[in-house]
Amino acid sequence: MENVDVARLFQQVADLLELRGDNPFRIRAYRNAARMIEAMPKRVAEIVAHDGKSLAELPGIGKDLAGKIVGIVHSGHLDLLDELLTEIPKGLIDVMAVPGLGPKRTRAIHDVLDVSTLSELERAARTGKLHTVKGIGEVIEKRVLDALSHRTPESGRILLSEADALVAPLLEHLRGARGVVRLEVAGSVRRRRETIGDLDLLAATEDARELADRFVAYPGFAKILAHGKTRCAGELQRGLGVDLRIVAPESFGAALYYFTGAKAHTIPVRAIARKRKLKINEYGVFRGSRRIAGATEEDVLASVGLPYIAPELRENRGEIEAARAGALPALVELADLRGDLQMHTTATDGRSTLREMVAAARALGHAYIAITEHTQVLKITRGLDRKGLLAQRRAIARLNERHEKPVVLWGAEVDILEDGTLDLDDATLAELDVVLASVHTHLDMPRAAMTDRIVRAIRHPAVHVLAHPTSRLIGKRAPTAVDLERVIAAAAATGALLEINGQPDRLDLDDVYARAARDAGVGLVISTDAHHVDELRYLRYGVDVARRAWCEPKHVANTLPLGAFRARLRR
Ligand code: DGT
Ligand code: CA
Ligand code: CA
Ligand code: ZN
Repeated sequence: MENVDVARLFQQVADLLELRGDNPFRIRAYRNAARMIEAMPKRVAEIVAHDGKSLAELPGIGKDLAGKIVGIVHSGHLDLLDELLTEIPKGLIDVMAVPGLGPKRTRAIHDVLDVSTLSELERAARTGKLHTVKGIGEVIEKRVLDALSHRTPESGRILLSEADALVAPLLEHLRGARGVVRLEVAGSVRRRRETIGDLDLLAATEDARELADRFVAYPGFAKILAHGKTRCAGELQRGLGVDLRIVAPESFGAALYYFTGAKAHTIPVRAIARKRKLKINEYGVFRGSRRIAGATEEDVLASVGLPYIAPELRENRGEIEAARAGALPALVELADLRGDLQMHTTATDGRSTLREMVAAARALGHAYIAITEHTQVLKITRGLDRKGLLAQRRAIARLNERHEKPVVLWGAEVDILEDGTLDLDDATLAELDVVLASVHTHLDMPRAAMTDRIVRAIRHPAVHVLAHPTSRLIGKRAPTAVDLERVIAAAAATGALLEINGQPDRLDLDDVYARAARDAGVGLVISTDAHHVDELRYLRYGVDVARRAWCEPKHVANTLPLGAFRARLRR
């Protein structure tokens, strides 16, 4: 731990405190301390090693900051920072990181334009609203637009939801070309992987030239890399590659199958074909030079004696064997879900009211929803205590008196404290309709301690669901060290349910562990964790994970009608 590292942690804390509008004196204390430590000739690590107490005598460092410095030197990080990072909406933190913004401007943009995600920021900048905010101006608006258009995650992969958002207008554009017979997205998007490396489009058309010309004319491309009658390629402004293959209609199924992949799946299937003296490639299935199949994927698979295999299963995780044995799962679909089990409202850190959430859930056809606010320990979310929860219970009861769908369940997302106890008294816990438990603080605990903490929580008789079991944020925060095998065993023993959180950057459990839970007989629920009515559609991303985890409706508790669901909660 060098002084600059300690200083950087303090600066980050100051930024986040400023973002949430904390006490200016407290913010200044962190900034001053950061500056002082950075400029200090002596290493704070050394002072801590020799005589930690003398830290508090340094100018601008009181007892409190001295204690934090000792903690940083010993553990390498700062709990307060971790807590702020979990508590403050991640969208806002992303916005704050955009060059030219920073905490003060981000707060102003949030307060004036209600911007709290990068896409909302982008919209505000594109529509020229951003520069109307006091302290922004046109120069900064332009810088923000430039910065956003070059955004590429470090990994070079983007979230599935971002890929969906980018591909939809492109498909719309391509459908405008004359003669298009089929147009599909293949590759990892079609398999619904959680992150996407590039987009693979496939078309069959009567006029390849027209389609190719239309492709390269798409205004979203920053670069065109190929422009031919069978293959075109371009790069979207965020640096995301797009491949378009154009094939004849009689090859469309074979090409779709080939370019959907995964390679690990198609290679063994082609080996099966070879044993039958057949050859499968992207143009069709051939016996010698004679094409025997290729127009549809069903024909291609049938030619090697296999039934249709859903794209989400094509990862070589046992699906070929299951297909041969006639034992493929009948995968859960979005339409099978009858309810959404996690959402937040303006009573805490949500951005839509209870009424708005209920109306939006009604429009989606949900039979039931659970309102699950955070509890008091999460201060920045304005988490509720017993009193706040009881007030919400009354508001929910008034809505339910109208006997309209959806039935609203009174829930809470209770924080699992460091020792595995819950951030709410047992009496309130026992009264709630739905109790989710989840970890938001002290995310860096070692494996055994973190696992004990979570297992203790799900053994609590009032806990129905373990929400976002690893607390990961894809591309931003690693999963906690929790041993999910042990958690799954504990859930199997107690009847607790595990959540598949549908927030596109959570997807937690992921496909691999959701499958392990399913195989262990543990019930799953799919929830959106929506903080705004627009996020209720994230159920789809949870369903994608469940399908990749081989789940059928019977594996997902919120496919049950309300009565059966409530009985399932009571174990
Ligand atoms: P990504 O883009 O990294 O998210 O993942 P994919 O699966 O979309 O991979 P990508 O874009 O490299 O290729 C799209 C599909 O094309 C892939 O899933 C299978 C097929 N493919 C690509 N290269 C090969 C290859 O060398 N052999 C075979 N059999 N298939 C390939
Ligand atoms: Ca791809
Ligand atoms: Ca590709
Ligand atoms: Zn949460």
